[in-house]
Amino acid sequence: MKKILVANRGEIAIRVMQTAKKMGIRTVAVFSEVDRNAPHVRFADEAVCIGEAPSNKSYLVGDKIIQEALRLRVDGIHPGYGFLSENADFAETVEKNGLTFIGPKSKAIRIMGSKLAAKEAVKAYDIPMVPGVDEAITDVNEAKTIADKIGYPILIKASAGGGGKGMRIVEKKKDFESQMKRAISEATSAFGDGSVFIEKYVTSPRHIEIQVMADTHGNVLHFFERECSIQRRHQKVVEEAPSSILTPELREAMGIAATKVAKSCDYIGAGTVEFLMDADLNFYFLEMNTRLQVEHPVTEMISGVDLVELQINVARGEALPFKQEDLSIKGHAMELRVYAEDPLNDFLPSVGNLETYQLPEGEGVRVDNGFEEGMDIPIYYDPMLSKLITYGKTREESIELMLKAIQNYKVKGVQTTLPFGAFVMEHEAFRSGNFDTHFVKDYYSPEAIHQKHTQEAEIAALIALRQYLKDQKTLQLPLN
Ligand code: MV4
Repeated sequence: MKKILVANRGEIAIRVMQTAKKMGIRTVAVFSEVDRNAPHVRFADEAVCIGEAPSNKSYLVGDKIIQEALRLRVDGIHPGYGFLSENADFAETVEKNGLTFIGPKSKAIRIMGSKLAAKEAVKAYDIPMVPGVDEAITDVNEAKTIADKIGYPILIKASAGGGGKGMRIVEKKKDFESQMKRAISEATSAFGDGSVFIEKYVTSPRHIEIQVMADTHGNVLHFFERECSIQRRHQKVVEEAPSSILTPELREAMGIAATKVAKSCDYIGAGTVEFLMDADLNFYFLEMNTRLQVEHPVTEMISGVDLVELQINVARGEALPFKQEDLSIKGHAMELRVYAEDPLNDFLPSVGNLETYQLPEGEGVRVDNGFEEGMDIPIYYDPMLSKLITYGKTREESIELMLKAIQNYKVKGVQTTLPFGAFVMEHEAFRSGNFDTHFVKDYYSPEAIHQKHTQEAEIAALIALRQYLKDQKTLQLPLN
């Protein structure tokens, strides 16, 4: 593989190209009209415009991207995350054109893209699953009978859903029928597939996921877990590795379960197996994401591997260069997603010009960034500016490093989630490790940040006053 095209933008396009460059591979960036001067375009060896600003006219137009890849004689296409990364038809068309898709085969993407197909695939592998059904249910009365057996609360999920889309909680039997009808009609209009199924609703779970990597020689490894429970409306905000609640035994059991999930669909490349964990530390397979994930850096920090390098090597047919026993966790990594959103105003996108934009740096600080000072933030795409990652010997150290890095991250012109990150890092529930997926909903309100600002202003005023009084005394001395 001598030349790869990165079918993405922003920080992940740069992240992928960094590793390609390190490996001596030439890089091609694609860009929309509004991204002409974006950092990812300048970072690449070559760049090509693929259309107008809206994603469906550029970054989502697979055929156009493949056409440019062929014209520029690239060997492989890396999809990053989002956009075309989990589009099975795209992966298939890339391969049909004699190019390498740096990711799994379309078959694995298709299976894991359907929650029910995924359940079917893992059936023979003895993976712990939430009590529920593994087939689409259409008959309301039959569904109600099953729900009674499982016990309330029940969660109705759309097979084609994911990331929380198409889910409905049913607390009581009397609401079941109406909720099921709603779920079906929502799934039909959102995904063109009205298949739904039901599960026991795990009320206060943690979201823990396992990074896996499989090669074409039958080797599947796991790279431990990421704790992703700090999320807001299914959008992750803080991720860390390792999780503060896993024991070595649980970690191994989850790692083995995750590699089995990968085997169940003949997985190749980097993937993530999501689990729910209840308060009694029981874990349940939820779904598999068939891409490199946003939060992959925390895994890289604690395991010392470059996941993109492994992806590329696996895509060109190489065997994974180590065994499971060779892998171990060293230190603790924390990641904050820095979004151009206003945490004081319901996290509304805060687009505008980055009048000031200075990144923190130093030992134990990594910033995977896609922006620079003076740039306008386009309204067309996800408003994530960067990922701020810290790495220390212990969890406490990574938290302290994060708080310092947040202070040293200077942004003017737009509001960001940096103050929200500081709120999380300072919160007692987060620091003690005693939290679940409801953390943000349970503890966060804009007042928490307002209060902190007010307190800081008060302290600043007191310091100023003390200095003033001291100065007055000194000035008066010669007179007395
Ligand atoms: C669940 C659940 C509780 N019980 N399934 C949300 C996204 C999708 N991946 C599955 N999700 C959930 N499935 C059962 N049976 C709770 C969630 C859930 C969740 C999961 C992970 C991270 C954040 C979440 C936030 C709300 C709900």
